Amino acid sequence: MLVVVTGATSGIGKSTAQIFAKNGFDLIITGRRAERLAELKTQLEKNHSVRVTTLCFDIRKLPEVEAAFNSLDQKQQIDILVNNAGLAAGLSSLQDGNIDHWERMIDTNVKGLLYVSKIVANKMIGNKKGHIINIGSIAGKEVYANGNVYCATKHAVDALNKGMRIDLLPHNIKVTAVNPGMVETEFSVVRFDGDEDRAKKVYSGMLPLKPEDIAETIFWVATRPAHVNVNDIIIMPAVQASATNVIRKAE
Ligand code: NDP
Ligand code: 8X3
Repeated sequence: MLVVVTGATSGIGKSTAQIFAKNGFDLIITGRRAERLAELKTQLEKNHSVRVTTLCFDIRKLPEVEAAFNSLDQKQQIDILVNNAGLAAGLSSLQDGNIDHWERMIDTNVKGLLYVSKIVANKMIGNKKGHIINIGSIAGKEVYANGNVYCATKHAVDALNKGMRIDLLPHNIKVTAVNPGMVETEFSVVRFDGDEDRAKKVYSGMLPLKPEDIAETIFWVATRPAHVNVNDIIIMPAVQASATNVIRKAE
């Protein structure tokens, strides 16, 4: 079995690659940071009997995405695609929004996911089977103050998840969304342009999910029996009830 994980250089994607490798799945891991991809490939191939292929590309750039997938052995069958690469940039009201942030989020979370999905879905159609697992967010289920464009991109992922499931149904391709609440990864550091102190405050006084918690969920949905599809999961820390309802201890 061969699994593609986009955004495997960090956080949820890295943990997802690790759990699939631990269970004997071959992998194609993607991201922009070539050194991290090479390091993860070495680590996974050393510790598990799996083959790992790295594809280094910026998911926002269609020619790079196409060239990366064209470089693969075209006879290789892709069984599972985990559409994980994504980001939030900034946390501002719409009126104060940074247009570069908006474009980064829309180009990565929506257009990038579409570029990869079209290529891989067509390969899966040829193989008459497959499973696409989209990483959405609680931000795709509700909207919170200053989350405007990030929430819009994850609402788009929610809609695409449902649309793909319908379009790919005749081709024996399962489609699932896993929608996390707060997970401590590089997400908030990226959101706040590298401001680690501000990122830390997001999780102060509460126990967030770990990337492994989401990876285990992704692995579980990917390993249900052939006749079972999990359509949609929302998973949050026990101390979180919605995007903004979080119990925190005073520090
Ligand atoms: P991280 O920042 O730790 O990881 C993000 C991954 O996405 C990295 O591997 C990064 O790789 C990749 N990525 C980002 N931009 C691009 C790009 N332009 N081209 C290629 N790859 C890219 O964050 P998380 O692990 O937390 O995020 C993973 C997913 O989970 C995202 O879709 C996020 O929206 C979602 N999510 C996260 C939550 C959280 O609280 N952490 C909650 C809900 C959803 P590189 O930089 O090497 O390109
Ligand atoms: C990440 C979770 O609440 O920061 O998708 O939007 S949140």
